[in-house]
Amino acid sequence: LRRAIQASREGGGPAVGSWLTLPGFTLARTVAATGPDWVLVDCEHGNLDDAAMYHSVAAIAAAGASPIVRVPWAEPWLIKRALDSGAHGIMVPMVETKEQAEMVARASHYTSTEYPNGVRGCGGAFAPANLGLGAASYHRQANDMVFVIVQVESELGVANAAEIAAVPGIDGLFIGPADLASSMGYFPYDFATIPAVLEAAESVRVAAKAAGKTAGHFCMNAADVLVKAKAGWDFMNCGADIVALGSWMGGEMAKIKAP
Ligand code: 3PY
Repeated sequence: LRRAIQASREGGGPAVGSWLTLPGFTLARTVAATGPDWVLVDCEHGNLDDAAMYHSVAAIAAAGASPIVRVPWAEPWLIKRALDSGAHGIMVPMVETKEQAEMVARASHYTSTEYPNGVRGCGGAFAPANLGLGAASYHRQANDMVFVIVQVESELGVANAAEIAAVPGIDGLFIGPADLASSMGYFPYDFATIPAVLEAAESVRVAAKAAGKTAGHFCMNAADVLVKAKAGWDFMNCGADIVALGSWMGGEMAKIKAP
């Protein structure tokens, strides 16, 4: 993902991801082979347990995309499991304060000169194996490699976005627009048409950029991704597996049942 964002900034297309809410090695392999730069394994709202996360991460990496795991909550042990599975990065929902962001950064990094406060536990064997590295070699590279994304998706998170973005070891801020709209008192699925929500998201993008970090946004389709890319966002997903299944299958079924 880090490389895709760099390439995008150098004039390549958007650093675009897919989003998996369902388990299965074959599904993950199939989705990752459609050409995304990164694929999110959604352990927050998806139907993926710990074993399924490991399988999906391995399948995505094998297909040449960056596996990113969204953990259910900002908890160090969940971040450890996600990174130990071989994920190239993590996404942590509902980060609202600098202190939470600092905890996420500590949990995502091994202790080192650059990250003296890192508390990521050593010894996981799957991450090195997935990347074709020896354990020591993985350990040396991991802090520079893992991409740490926190979601800003509440009014408090927006208010603290500049402080969150400034935390060392946080690489990206990602807008969850439905949760953000909801926290601002709106119906979550109206987010795309509410000026106050769009302004709040834009202020987070500006805060991330000002701190030299990246800014990402949840998107439902290609048109949405292209608009966001033009507006200066660094990385977006394009829909999700369950959305694609529901819309295509539902659409075809409707042609038969209600032509
Ligand atoms: C949101 O829209 O709130 C998200 O986090 C995307 O799943």
